[in-house]
Amino acid sequence: MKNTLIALATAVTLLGGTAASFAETYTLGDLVIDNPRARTTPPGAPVSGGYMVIHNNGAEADRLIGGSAEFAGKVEIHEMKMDGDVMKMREIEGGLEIPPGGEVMLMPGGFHVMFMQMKRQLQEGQSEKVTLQFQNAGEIEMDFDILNAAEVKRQMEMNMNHGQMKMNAN
Ligand SMILES: [Cu+2]
Repeated sequence: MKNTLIALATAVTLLGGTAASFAETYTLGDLVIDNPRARTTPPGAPVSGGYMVIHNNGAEADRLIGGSAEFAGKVEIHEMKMDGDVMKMREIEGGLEIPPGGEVMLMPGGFHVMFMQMKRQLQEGQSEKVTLQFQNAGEIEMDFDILNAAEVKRQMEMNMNHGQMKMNAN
């Protein structure tokens, strides 16, 4: 038992050691939002993406309908979709549905928060305040960790594996 605990503590330390970010969770009504993060931008880049996992523990669907951030002139909720042979992104009409008892993952290549008309660079290792707006649950301000693209991808994949482990355990 003792060995198991030590091994676990080591694993957690290793996971936490790679980035300033460590699993942050926010609660808003029936919604639980895990690990909000946004991508670093090169100087002068007009856009960035925001990612997270949103769980809905309620009995009714909610919708992520928009947001705001000091560093962006405009914040939209986007999806990636095939348009013929080309992958394109566009605003989700009516917002992104979070089904009751379900979860939605916002990740590179899928649903994302689109930061537009960027007023400045997002720098690795920093954190930025972003407000998101839900149709039923209302508004919440969160700290988004700023990570480079590879790190965002790595962490999202880790989240997915974690989700799978939880499912198998049930
Ligand atoms: Cu987009």
